[in-house]
Amino acid sequence: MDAWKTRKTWLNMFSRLPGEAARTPEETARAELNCFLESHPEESCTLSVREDMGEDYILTDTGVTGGSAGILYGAYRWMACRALRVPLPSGKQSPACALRMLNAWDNMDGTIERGYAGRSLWFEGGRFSYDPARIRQLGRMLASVGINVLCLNNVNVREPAQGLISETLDELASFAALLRPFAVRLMVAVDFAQPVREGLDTADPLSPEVQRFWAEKAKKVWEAIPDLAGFLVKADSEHRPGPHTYGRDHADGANMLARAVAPYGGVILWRAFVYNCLQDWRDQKTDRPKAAYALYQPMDGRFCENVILQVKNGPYDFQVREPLSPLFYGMEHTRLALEVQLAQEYTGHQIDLYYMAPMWEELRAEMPAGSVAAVAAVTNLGRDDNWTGHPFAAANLFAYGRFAWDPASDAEAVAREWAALSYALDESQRETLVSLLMSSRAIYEQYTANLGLDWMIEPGHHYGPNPYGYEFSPWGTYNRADRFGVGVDRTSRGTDYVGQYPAPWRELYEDPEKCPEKLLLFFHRLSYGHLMADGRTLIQRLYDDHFEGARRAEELSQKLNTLDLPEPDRKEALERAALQVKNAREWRDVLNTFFFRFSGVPDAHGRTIY
Ligand code: GCV
Repeated sequence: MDAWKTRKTWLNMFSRLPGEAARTPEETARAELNCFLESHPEESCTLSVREDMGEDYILTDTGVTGGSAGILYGAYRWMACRALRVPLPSGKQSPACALRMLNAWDNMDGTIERGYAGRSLWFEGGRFSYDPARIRQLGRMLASVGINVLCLNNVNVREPAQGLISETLDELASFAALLRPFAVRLMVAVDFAQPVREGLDTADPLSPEVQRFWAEKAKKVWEAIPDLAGFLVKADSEHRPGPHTYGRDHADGANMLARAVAPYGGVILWRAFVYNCLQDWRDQKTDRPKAAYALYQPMDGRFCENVILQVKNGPYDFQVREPLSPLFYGMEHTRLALEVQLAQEYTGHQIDLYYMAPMWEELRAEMPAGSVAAVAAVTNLGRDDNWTGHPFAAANLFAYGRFAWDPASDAEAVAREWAALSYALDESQRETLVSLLMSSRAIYEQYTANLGLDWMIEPGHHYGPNPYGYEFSPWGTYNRADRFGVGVDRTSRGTDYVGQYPAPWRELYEDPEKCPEKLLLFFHRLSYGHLMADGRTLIQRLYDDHFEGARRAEELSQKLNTLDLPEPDRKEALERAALQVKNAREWRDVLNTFFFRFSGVPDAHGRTIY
């Protein structure tokens, strides 16, 4: 038996893997429910499908009514609530947005860009290679939290992934069929230069032959996979080809593709992660966080209906602490997708504990109403037996589904639900686990990026401290620390990044006295003697946070040790906690030493700085 089959996931309330028989979400719902009722003979539940309800559902004590996909979402929710003996949600349940996507950065050679849970679940050796039972289990994991689209290949589309919409299209179609019973549709990341790969001498979006190429391509692709969700495109970013190569702009490029896929109901997810990655570090005028807004805001209103601009949550790149991207305030006439990263590229590689839902609560508080039409998350899944490397990283996937469905979700309640579904702990131990999850982001932030000072990481792999790592690099990610102070001045006196925000944010960020402390060094360049709100100097605060963050990481590991988790989860979690403690100490000592050497100011408490 494959080891993954015996691993705990939040699907523990079901007693077996779904069979191959189910062809539709309704059949899957019936199969899952029958299985559940066998082990819960005291319960009864009938399913009623109402096609007009689509993804919506209504639950009662003895029944689920829902649309063609809603019936499945409703069945999973009903079973979870009954298994946990918690009240059913009342009234009609509807998702906040229609596209709730997972973006895999899987390469066809089996590696995963920024993957920390093993190799790809579906690619190996340049082709599809998977265990169908495991893909069904993946489908039910996604459906159980309402995720309805999976983009299965890396946005950096490299050979032979271009073949997915060409010579290996039939294999893509077979893979799509495996997920269909779980109401999960596929999406493909495509290469803007695909026409050149297939013999044309240009990929210029205004060329009629290029337009014809994509129209014919879309026809073939949707003939093979009629419910394909669409194409995801990374263009003119980090050396990928795009419309700029041909002197065209991004509305030209995205709209050309949008027209090709429109007849089939397809969408174009066009990523807004575009900036100059060949910046001269001596250049203090160019400020990377300004790049996306500067490029896209003037195009607001020019994109076709079926284009969705996919915007990372912050203006940089999934850092521990960033303000909300200003594009969410400035694109009233463009549909936007919010992109977050479950893969812990900058947040501890699924070694350090980092539960993300508190961050999504913060995003919600800043997000203007109605600005998000879709959500996407870079997945944290891989072929590891436990799916996510750190067994608790599964909580991020679970919580993402919950927040995608209902952005008003409560991070702590979701953590509690995940913990209760995943582990049979007594209440006090469960609460310990919940508190570990809930404090994890703040702890990680404290030892790695306090006060909004991101990017002090090892270049390339992005784990562990290196304050000089990106300082003289072309990536536009500088801390500009010297003997006088630290940070980039992004106020109107500096790069005027704050100018991209409307009131009240602009005024808030402009003034160091009003700027949220967590973002202070994101927006301001300050001297080491700057007095913080609590009377401590900036330098003392930097020291204190690094000492405190490392201490709390140790405490976290000790508390984790008290949990009666099943094996091998306990062993895996403890091994990772030990590595986290080591990592946190390294951050403490490297950053404190770095700042001490510049400032010459000793720690007020006489602790060891090297
Ligand atoms: C897929 C960051 C990552 C890259 C990633 C890129 C993106 O820069 O380090 O690995 O590429 O974001 O989101 O496109």
